[in-house]
Amino acid sequence: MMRGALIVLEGCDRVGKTTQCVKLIEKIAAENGKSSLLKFPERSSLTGQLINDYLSNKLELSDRVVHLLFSANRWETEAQMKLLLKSGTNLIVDRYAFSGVAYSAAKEGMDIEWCRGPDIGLPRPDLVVFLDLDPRTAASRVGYGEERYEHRRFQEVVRENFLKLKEDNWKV
Ligand code: 2DT
Ligand code: MG
Repeated sequence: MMRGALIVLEGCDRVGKTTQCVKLIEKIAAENGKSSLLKFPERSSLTGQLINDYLSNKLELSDRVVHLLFSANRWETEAQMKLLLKSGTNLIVDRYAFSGVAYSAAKEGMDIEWCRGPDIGLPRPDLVVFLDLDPRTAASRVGYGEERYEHRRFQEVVRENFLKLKEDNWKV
């Protein structure tokens, strides 16, 4: 049995990651491939509920605590991800540890190397597709500004951080 591919879509808010993930799933299905869609943060778990309250400004948490929660939220899914990949299912993942680092490190006093630590050891993607869009265009899209982090200046720093994380398995 061939191992499934781990494909991650990354990018700032409102660039179209979710739309492209769904298209990719449909494309794989049309070619009779098996695939599963994962999205981080996974808001339904216990950590996910805290993260959701934080993102919707119902809860205040320190920058380090929320960073570790986002990472824990991924580790909760690690065993399931490994099983799916092993069974030959392609995983399409809407945000992953790169978002974790790019967003947290955009905050005052948060070191990018410190931010990378908690996610070390998670399954490595075969491909990271970084959707790049002018932050001004993203800011004009429907719903922008509803959640924490959806501010233009912040998103510009996040974008710069993403580009610092680029490796040879990335396509921009
Ligand atoms: P969505 O809009 O995609 O639901 O993301 N975020 C995400 C982090 O700060 N750290 C992380 O590890 C992840 C996965 C990006 C909600 C927001 O959460 C941010 C936007
Ligand atoms: Mg969002």
